Amino acid sequence: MQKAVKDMYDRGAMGVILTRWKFTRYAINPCRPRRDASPRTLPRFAGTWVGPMTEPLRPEPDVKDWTWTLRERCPQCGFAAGEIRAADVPSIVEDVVARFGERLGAEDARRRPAPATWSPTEYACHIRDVCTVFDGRLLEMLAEDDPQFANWNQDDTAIEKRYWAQQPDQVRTELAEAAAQINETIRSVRPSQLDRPGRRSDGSVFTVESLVQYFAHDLVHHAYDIGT
Ligand code: NI
Ligand SMILES: [Zn+2]
Repeated sequence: MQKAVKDMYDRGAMGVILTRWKFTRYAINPCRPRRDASPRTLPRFAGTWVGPMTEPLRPEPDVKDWTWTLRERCPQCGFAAGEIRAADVPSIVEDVVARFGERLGAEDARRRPAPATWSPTEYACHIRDVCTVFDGRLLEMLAEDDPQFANWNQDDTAIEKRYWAQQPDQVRTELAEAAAQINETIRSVRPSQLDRPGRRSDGSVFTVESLVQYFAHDLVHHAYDIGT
C-alpha cells in the first residue's frame, strides 16, 4: 500500500473505500459520498471495502473537570444533578439505558457523526464502563473510610478496548448488565451512608450522594450526545 494511504490509516481513517486513482495515486473517500461531489471527481476504480479495522481518529481527550455540574444545571443536556436524590437515580439510569438500547438497534449505530466524535456504540461502551467504574467506587465508599479511587482514564480505555470495533448488540447486553449492577448498589445505600466520603486521584472530593449525582449526569449527558 502506498505510504501516504497507510499514514492516513494510521491517523485513523475509518470506514473508507480505498480507491486506486488512475493507477498511480490512491485516495481515501468517506463511505458516504459528499452530496456536492461532481461525477468527474469520482474515482474510476472503486476499491475494497476496508471497514473500521484500524483505530479511527482519537476524540479530544476529556481533561475537563466536570464537578461543576454538581452545582449548576448543565447548559447542554439541561440536567441539574445537584437537585436529584440518590434514590431517583436508578430510574434515570434505566431510562438512559432504554434510549441507548433503541439507538443501538439502528443501522448507523456504529457510524461516527464526525471523524473525531464517538458513534452511538462507542458512547454506549463508555457509559457501560462508567457504570462499572462508578459501581466499584461506590462499593469502596460504602466499605472503606474515605477511599482514594484509582485513576481511570476513559480515553485510554476507549482505545485499549477498541470501542469502535465493538458490536452494538453485545454492547447493549453488557450495558444493561452493568447498569443493573450499579442500580443494585445504589438501591442498597441507606440514608445514613449518603455522606460517606471518597476522593478522586485529582483531589476532587465526593460523598456517596454527590458521586451518584455525578454519575447520573454523565449518563444523561451522553444520551444527549447521541441525540436521543
Ligand atoms: Ni462520560
Ligand atoms: Zn450535561
